[in-house]
Amino acid sequence: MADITMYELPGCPYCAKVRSKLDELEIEYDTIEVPRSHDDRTEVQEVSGQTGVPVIVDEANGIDGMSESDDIVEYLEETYGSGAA
Ligand SMILES: N[C@@H](CCC(=O)N[C@@H](CS)C(=O)NCC(=O)O)C(=O)O
Repeated sequence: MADITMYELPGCPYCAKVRSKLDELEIEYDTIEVPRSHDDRTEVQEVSGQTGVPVIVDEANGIDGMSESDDIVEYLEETYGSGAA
C-alpha cells in the first residue's frame, strides 16, 4: 500500500496541483476517484467532513482527511520536501 491516499476527480485542477507536488517529491500514492454527484461522496465525507476534493489521508503521520489543496501542498512540502527535518 502506498504512503498516501488521495481522493480526487478527473479534470480537477486543484487535484492536479496536489498530484504535481506528490510527483515532484516522489511520494507513492493511491488515488480514489470520487463520484461526480456530491450526494454520493459518502466516503470522502466520512474521512474529511466535507465533499470537496482533493483530500489526502496519510496514516503514518496521523492525517485522517486533509482538504484544501494549498494546505495539502504546504503539508507535503513541510513533511516530505527539503524543509522536512
Ligand atoms: N479550495 C479548494 C477548492 C477545491 C474544489 O473546488 N474542488 C472541486 C473539484 S475541482 C470540488 O470538489 N468542488 C466541490 C466542492 O467544492 O464541494 C481547494 O483548493 O482544494
